[in-house]
Amino acid sequence: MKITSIALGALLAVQASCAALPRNDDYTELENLLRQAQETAEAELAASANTTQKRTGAPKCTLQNLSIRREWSTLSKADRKAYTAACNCLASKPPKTPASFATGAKSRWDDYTATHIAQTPFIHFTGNFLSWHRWFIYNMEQDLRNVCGYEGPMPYWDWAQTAMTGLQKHALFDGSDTSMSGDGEHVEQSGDILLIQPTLPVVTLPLGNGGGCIKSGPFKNWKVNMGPQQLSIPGGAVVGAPSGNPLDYNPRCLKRDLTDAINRRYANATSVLQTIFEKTIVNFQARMQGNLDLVNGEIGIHGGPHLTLGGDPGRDVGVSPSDPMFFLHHGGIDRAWWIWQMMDTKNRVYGNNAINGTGTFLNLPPSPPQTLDSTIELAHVSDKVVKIRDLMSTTAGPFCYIYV
Ligand SMILES: *[C@@H]1O[C@H](CO)[C@@H](O)[C@H](O)[C@H]1NC(C)=O
Ligand SMILES: *[C@@H]1O[C@H](CO)[C@@H](O)[C@H](O)[C@H]1NC(C)=O
Ligand SMILES: *[C@@H]1O[C@H](CO)[C@@H](O)[C@H](O)[C@H]1NC(C)=O
Ligand SMILES: *[C@@H]1O[C@H](CO)[C@@H](O)[C@H](O)[C@H]1NC(C)=O
Ligand SMILES: [Cu+2]
Repeated sequence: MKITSIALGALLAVQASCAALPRNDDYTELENLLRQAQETAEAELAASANTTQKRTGAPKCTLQNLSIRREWSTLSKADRKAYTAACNCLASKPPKTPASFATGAKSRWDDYTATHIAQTPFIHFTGNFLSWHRWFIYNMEQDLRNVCGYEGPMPYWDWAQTAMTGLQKHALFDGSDTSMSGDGEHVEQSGDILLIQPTLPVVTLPLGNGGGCIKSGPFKNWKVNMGPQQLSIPGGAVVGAPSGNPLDYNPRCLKRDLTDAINRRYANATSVLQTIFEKTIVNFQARMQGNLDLVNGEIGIHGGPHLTLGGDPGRDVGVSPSDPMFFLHHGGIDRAWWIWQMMDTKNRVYGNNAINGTGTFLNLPPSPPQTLDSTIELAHVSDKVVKIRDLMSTTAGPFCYIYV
């Protein structure tokens, strides 16, 4: 039967991808949760196929055309090269953002960065954090496919793997032409990184061994065109744009400071499990963003990998989509949310445990609660206005994908 063969294929893919990894029990448990999520998603799709077909004819998303998002190292080398080539292609296409919105938006890629910079206070520590980023990375997928011809699977970053292997030993960051480029050039730097956010405790983070421009790989010539907005630099300071406007043109190289200590401390298999085992959406998204245990100065599996990239824009929330790794990291976030949703689909997709929060950063300044009927717009990324309701399931509305 078709369904069984797809499920089995997905299962085998998971096993193959991790065969060579050093395992620990929490990683194995994560793999089990992932497998259960796949089974749940596929079973629900099969069941809804029947009811949808009866009601309205052909369903939009079916088991036959479900797309599968994959961990980077399980893509073929040809697909990895095609993916990074598509990123470079999109960065060479003209922007849709007018100069009146952002003088620094010089490419289609920059449309994403400009939108994220402009909306940063309204999409982090908010009720739309998860759904907004799901829609954002989906639009990037569509552009990579439709504008730049990418045909392979959408890749994601499994932080629990890099926490075990070390960043630069993993296919993602080994600096080869099949990686997402590796570390930045080593530059002399000293002092800590201080992550300073309104009302949250300051978090002190260590430096890596890079810090300079990307040395090798597909993004060696990548340009970061906007920002900084709120860039944490070694020694503790936080800096903004030279002109005062983070949307202004300020071209520079892509810098990284890959930091294993941050990856291991904040985004290991145990961190992912603890997050996924949170029972309420309130605690799930708070643990993910690091504001659950306020006194402990956690940064969660969302902040952890962002800061693991280090450099510029890795240490700058608003400008972070200007490092192509942003979209693989947020693939990982979306996957964690999807696994969490699949553990209780009745309540966590559209139900009473699906959404919590307002439309402003930690509700500062206070704003109304976000609901399934709240809308999301992506400035010059997309002219569609979508409801959060349409973004809650990965196999309904505009979406038709799962993760393996
Ligand atoms: C869908 O309908 C077919 C044919 O009526 C039936 O054999 C199958 O068990 C149904 N599947 C689900 C998941 O309900
Ligand atoms: C999947 O297939 C259905 C029915 O064949 C079609 O209507 C739908 O557009 C397809 N969806 C995607 C995302 O390809
Ligand atoms: C792994 O993650 C957990 C939860 O985030 C953390 O408490 C622990 O210290 C981390 N392990 C290491 C070796 O840093
Ligand atoms: C979020 O959940 C908390 C705890 O259940 C509740 O007190 C609060 O009113 C909710 N806020 C929003 C904006 O949904
Ligand atoms: Cu973001």
